[in-house]
Amino acid sequence: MQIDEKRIRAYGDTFNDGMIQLSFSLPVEHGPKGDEAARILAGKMGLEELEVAFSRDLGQGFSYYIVYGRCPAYVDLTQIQVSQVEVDAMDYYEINRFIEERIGRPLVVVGACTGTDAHTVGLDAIMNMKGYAGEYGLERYPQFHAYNLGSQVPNPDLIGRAVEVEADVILVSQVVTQKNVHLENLTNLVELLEAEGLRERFLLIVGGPRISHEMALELGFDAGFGPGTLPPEVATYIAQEIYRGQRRDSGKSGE
Ligand code: B12
Repeated sequence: MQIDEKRIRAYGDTFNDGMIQLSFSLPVEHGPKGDEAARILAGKMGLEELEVAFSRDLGQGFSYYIVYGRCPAYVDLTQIQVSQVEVDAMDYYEINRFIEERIGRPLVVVGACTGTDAHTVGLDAIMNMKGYAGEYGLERYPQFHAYNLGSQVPNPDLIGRAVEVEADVILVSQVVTQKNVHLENLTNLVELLEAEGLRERFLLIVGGPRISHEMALELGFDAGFGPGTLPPEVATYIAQEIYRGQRRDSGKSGE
């Protein structure tokens, strides 16, 4: 099958047919009038030949809809550029050896879910001894001293702890993005670090399902990791960045 990268369309029944499924809720009583409101709304979004495939009462004057229809839009894949942290991930043993031989001391990492965020699963996936998706978390690495501070940690407390344990790296997990609360909280962390003259002291990394590397850089972080991140990717990035920083500071070049 020939795929035209300049005109990528969604497909449902047959290739390139543009069929998509869309779900949303409305503050409307469930019934024929609600279905019609959903149909009109989806039409205004540009969907053609559409039908309300499913609808349901959510109670108290609210209702839920799934609409199926043809979306005429397409994207040009050749024009898309995505910024990602470039890491050629080493494995657990290679990372430990790299740190031991090239940096010569264990690296100290402090992580937390900050602000109001209580979603600890993502941070645990990266830090926890038991690991995630078959990969050990940072706590398991002999060459990392990892402190996981848990959920809803205020930014000043995170900074205080990082200073106290002389951390090399601060890891922040941010999952909830409602009303852009994550942006305010992440910006606040960077501002606090800058105000205290501490920003350059730490490698500052943020992760979460709605975090991109590009967004992280814009907010003043060193790196951002999104969905599906594995612990060795983060560990490799940390080891290589700190090694690079050491070489820069000691004025070495090459290799
Ligand atoms: C489990 C869960 C909860 C649990 C959390 C329990 C816990 N201890 O973590 C509970 C029930 C407490 C909860 C509460 C809420 N939740 Co919730 N929750 C989820 C759920 C179902 C799964 C999240 C998860 O664990 N994913 C698995 C992990 C492994 O994936 P991950 O977080 O993406 O992590 C990976 C990467 O992002 C990255 N990563 C993550 N962090 C970090 C950090 C670093 C440093 C690095 C390098 C990488 C990294 O690496 C990880 C591994 O690959 C999601 C829906 C979903 N299916 O995703 C909703 C979801 C995240 N929750 C949501 C909401 C709205 C809430 C509440 C506000 C609901 C409410 N009204 O009360 C509250 C907020 C509580 C709070 N104060 O934070 C929304 C967020 C929507 C948005 N736009 O932000 C979601 C998407 C559900 C939805 N569709 O609406 N939730």
